Amino acid sequence: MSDAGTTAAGTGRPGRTPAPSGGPVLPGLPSASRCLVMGVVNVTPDSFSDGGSWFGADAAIARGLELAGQGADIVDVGGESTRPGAQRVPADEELRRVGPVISALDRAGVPVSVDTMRAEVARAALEAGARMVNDVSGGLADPEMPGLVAQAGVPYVVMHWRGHSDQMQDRAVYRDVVGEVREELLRRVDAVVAAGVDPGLIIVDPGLGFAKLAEHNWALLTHLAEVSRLGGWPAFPVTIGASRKRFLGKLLAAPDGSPRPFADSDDATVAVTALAAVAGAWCVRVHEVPANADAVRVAQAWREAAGGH
Ligand code: PMM
Repeated sequence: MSDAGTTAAGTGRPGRTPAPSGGPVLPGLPSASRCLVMGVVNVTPDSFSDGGSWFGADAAIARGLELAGQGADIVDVGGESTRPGAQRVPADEELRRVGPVISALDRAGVPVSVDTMRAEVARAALEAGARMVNDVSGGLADPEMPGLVAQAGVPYVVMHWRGHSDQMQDRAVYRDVVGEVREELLRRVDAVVAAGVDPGLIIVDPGLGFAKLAEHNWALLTHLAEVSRLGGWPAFPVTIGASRKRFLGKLLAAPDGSPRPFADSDDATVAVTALAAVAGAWCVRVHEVPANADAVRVAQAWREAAGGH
């Protein structure tokens, strides 16, 4: 994949102009020549990696401020768990969870993205100050979402997705995971552009763990350049969310086969961050910021020394 800089410079598309550093400028978001770090605040009682820790507006706001203070470039606020098997929460409850957190973080000057599949929630979140929509369904879960994002003119994370949490692991069947994810992402990109989304505001995400087994995640991580290049479009910036996911717990399993607990896979997350950032990822979505913020800087020095950008 081209890095943040060459992606932007190569597109010449409205909405994404080259930054002096060479990184893409997406309106409302920080730009840097290095990979960005997105810190996660799940305002949920049941997210698979940190469920319950930040449930409640005060705890969530404090956590978001802490992540920003630790070097998160963006704080991603979500009110609905997407862990395998999770049931959906009603939209009004989702909004009740994220609204006050987004307003408070925005007032404090923190760039916020909203992690939602619902246009209704995204609309209210943008009114509350969110600057980007992170839609794990890539516009599939709510047909109103692409139009809403188009109208708002904000950056839009389009993730690869094959269905809601209660069914997604049954759909983790691929002959050629990289080829199929690229094909399905291209269909989503074409669809959201047809709905009016500026292609210069699209960020793609292979959706690690969403209808994917460990071997699928590793294949995608090692082919990020292909994931960024879809059809005839200029390379899109790529976000990845490997943090605390099951495939890391499985990799680090104890001799008796029991997976490493989520919170104990943060060091492995940092290793993935460094490798993905060297490979040109635009952003990594992580639960613990400090070591990942260091890792993206190491990766940038590595790229520069190797003659990249
Ligand atoms: N993963 C989760 C939630 N939101 N958003 C993007 N763009 N990419 C991801 O991989 C992603 C996401 C699930 O993880 P969590 O429940 O631990 O936050």
